[in-house]
Amino acid sequence: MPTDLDAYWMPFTANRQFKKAPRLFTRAKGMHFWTDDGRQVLDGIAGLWCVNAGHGRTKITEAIQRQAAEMDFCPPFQMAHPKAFALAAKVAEIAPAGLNRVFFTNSGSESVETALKMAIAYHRVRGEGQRTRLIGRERGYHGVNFGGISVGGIVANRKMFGTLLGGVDHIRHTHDAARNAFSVGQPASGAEFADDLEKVVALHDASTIAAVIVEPVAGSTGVLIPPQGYLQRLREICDRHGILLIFDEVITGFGRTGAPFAAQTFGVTPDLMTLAKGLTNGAVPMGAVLARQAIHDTFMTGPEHLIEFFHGYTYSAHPLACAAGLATLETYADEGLLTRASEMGGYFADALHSLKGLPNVIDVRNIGLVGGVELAPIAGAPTKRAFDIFLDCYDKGLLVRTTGDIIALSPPLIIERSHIDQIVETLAGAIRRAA
Ligand code: PXG
Ligand code: PLP
Repeated sequence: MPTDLDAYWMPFTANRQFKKAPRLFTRAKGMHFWTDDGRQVLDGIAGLWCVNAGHGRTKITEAIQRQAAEMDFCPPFQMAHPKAFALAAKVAEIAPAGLNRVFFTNSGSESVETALKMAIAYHRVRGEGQRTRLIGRERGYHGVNFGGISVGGIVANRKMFGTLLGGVDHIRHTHDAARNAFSVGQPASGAEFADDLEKVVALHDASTIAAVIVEPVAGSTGVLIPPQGYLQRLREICDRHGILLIFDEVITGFGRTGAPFAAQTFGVTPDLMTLAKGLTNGAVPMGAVLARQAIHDTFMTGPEHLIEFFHGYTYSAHPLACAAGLATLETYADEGLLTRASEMGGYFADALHSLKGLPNVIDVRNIGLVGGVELAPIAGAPTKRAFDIFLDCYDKGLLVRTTGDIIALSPPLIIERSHIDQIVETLAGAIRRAA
């Protein structure tokens, strides 16, 4: 245990509570973490929705070690290294058809800022510079930078930070407990929530709107599964009005929903896609934006010595991240992990939905290997019931994630049935004790 806990200001953490009773991990392998006092904890959330191939994968670790020794850094502006091209090509290979141009960032938040800027700049390069509005959705999470919180729909992430970006509007979220509670997989009702986009178009006129950004499955705000037909309808409305559709697949990317990307699971292809997390199995920070080739090509005009897109990060396509990404994609391919959630999803769904009927469980939602269990809040103390369950599970050797009074699960895709059993048994016990 470190002796001085004061200097580290922890992100998205109840700092004072944490520092009174710190929870420290010092080792991780496969499906597990180990605490500083040697306890084994089953990882029910793939780290933070990112360690899709499980922890400590030798191929990935060794690729990072080799790269660090060979070349630590390469400037990404006006220079490059071979692994950046190799990784971009590999990502394009598994992406939905047409999304074959890859811009690297270092996080999901940076991917979102990049995609929003790309959308606005794209319209401008095409001679429609008045298309600047960005449309997000209630309960959307798109990282924590100014663009992302502006299109995002989480009040706590927005209200402290001033006026945010101008020219942003939101459509409603798709969660409809009254009609869809305890849906297995995609809820049957709610495709019409997409028609909100028509209302926004009617209000602002399509000629002012650059893009709409949504998570195909909203992760951070509690695993909100898109109703059947909803994403298709959003796509149609975007097409009708020349609006770019951005899928934020930072969580859903790399196998979480049963196909490499949620776009494939749901059969809807966006114009831009944001990625991060599973791209390197969480081992080195990295994100990416995938663009339709036509969007990329629109920028490739004018004198060839000029920069086409004034955007990039010091650590874009970092050599260690590219090495980790290549080894990660090989691991996913070798072990069939990008479709494993479709094989395990049925067992996972049955296990999770067995929690229906326990005290205070008001909804269970799932798709692929992601699930949400929603609890009735304690009167006057919202979030406390779920947080107590989180602490109880941790005590009993299971790591889950909470958001509001929702427990989220997104285990590594290498999960076996016995782990699913352990997750659900531990969670059930904690839910009963929290009643
Ligand atoms: N978009 C989506 C859809 C995300 O889920 C980001 C963007 C931002 O990525 P970075 O790498 O900048 O964190 C995310 C990240 C949670 C939780 O509440 C979820 C995320 C991050 C931290 C916590 O479980 N998702
Ligand atoms: N701030 C200053 C003063 C910088 O010089 C730079 C990059 O050169 C940045 C911020 C942006 O850093 P990054 O490229 O790592 O996002």
